[in-house]
Amino acid sequence: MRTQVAIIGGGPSGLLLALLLRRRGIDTVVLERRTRAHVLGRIRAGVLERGFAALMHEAGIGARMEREGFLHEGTNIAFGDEMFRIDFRRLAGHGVLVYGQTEVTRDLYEAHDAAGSRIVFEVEEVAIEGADTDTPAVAFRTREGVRRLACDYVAGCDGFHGVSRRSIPADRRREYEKLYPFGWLGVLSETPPVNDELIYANSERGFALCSMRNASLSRYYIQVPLSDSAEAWSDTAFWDELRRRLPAPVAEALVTGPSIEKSIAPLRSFVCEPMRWGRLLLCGDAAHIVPPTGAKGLNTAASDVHYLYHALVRACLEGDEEGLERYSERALARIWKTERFSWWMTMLLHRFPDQGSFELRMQQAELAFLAESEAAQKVLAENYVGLPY
Ligand code: FAS
Ligand code: PHB
Repeated sequence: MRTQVAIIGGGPSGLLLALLLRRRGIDTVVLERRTRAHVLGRIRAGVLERGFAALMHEAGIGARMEREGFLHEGTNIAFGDEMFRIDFRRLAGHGVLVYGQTEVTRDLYEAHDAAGSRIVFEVEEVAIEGADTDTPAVAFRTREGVRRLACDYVAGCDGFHGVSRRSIPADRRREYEKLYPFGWLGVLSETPPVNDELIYANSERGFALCSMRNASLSRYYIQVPLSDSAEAWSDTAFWDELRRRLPAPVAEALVTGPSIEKSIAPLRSFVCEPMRWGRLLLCGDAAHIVPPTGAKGLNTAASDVHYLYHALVRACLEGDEEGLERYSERALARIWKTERFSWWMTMLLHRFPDQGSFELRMQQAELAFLAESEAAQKVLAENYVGLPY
């Protein structure tokens, strides 16, 4: 087998990059470890920055997102019984789109079906060969046996647990990591959202988030200890705890129902530098992870795709590798800003097991200042709606 760009990973990063490249006549093959149904069964991100939406349109798959997505021009921050709104439109000039990652991935797969893309599912034993040569390749096993995909470039879009990052020699990688002492227990329920915009809550019992996927599908999260398991939480226990963490009027308005998905996600901040090793380019969660508090995970994968797409077009169509040489530096410049914002939102809104009385007062003072300062709210709004690419 041969292609111009071998893409490891059939999640949003790999699928969006492949679709954009194909529209410019660049041949790709996507190698995905799981089945399509498994990938589509994941419940993950819910908020798209304007830059991501623009990429979806550039890839020719923005119509359903515009039709079914919800434009949110603000968000709400609650602490104790207080709640205030951050006006994205007034402070940052535009809002965000609420449209689930599951739907993004569905749109991507359907577009690849229509384009006749080459996507190989259930691949095993993926190994990158010769990344630091001019003739890289990707070996992998399918039911039919061991295959070898010769290529010009390899895009490592295989997420945090993939093989790509580990294919950069350990002595050439610098990794930065912060693990948080809690996770998010998330519930999806076929209930009307408690509010028409998101609510991020810092309560004395811990963090809570009220989100949604559409007018009849709600997504809620509560901070839980890492020792917890989703199975240990009954629906009733979850709803009762969520109510305790919300301002009284919101708790009273909450419509509960059976959970159709319940899972715990650990929180971590992680960055791998560099994002290039010869002809291997890392993209998305393969290179970085953020705690979901700032809704930046999927959106930072999108800005990587934007930079890598333009760099690969120049390299494949014009033989000019300047974009690839600058890719890691350009992507990391924005990644570190989204890492900072996601870390800041997490430190502001969660209760930490070892939090002393002074740290608690600092957190409360920051929330009180945010509630009253237009300048502070403008900083949050600019970061939340998405920094420029
Ligand atoms: P992905 O991990 O989505 O995709 C990588 C793909 O590569 C997967 O399909 C995997 O099966 C495949 N793969 C792995 N190893 C392979 C191999 N060796 N060979 C071939 N294929 C391989 N972000 C937000 O903005 N908001 C959220 O609320 C949010 N919640 C999240 C909850 C969870 C539990 C997780 C894990 C992440 C969450 N994220 C959230 C972040 C998430 O949305 C990611 O940023 C997004 O999926 C990144 O997309 P990819 O880079 O494509 O990585
Ligand atoms: C979600 O809807 O899943 C969601 C929204 C905003 C976040 C995290 C998750 O910050």
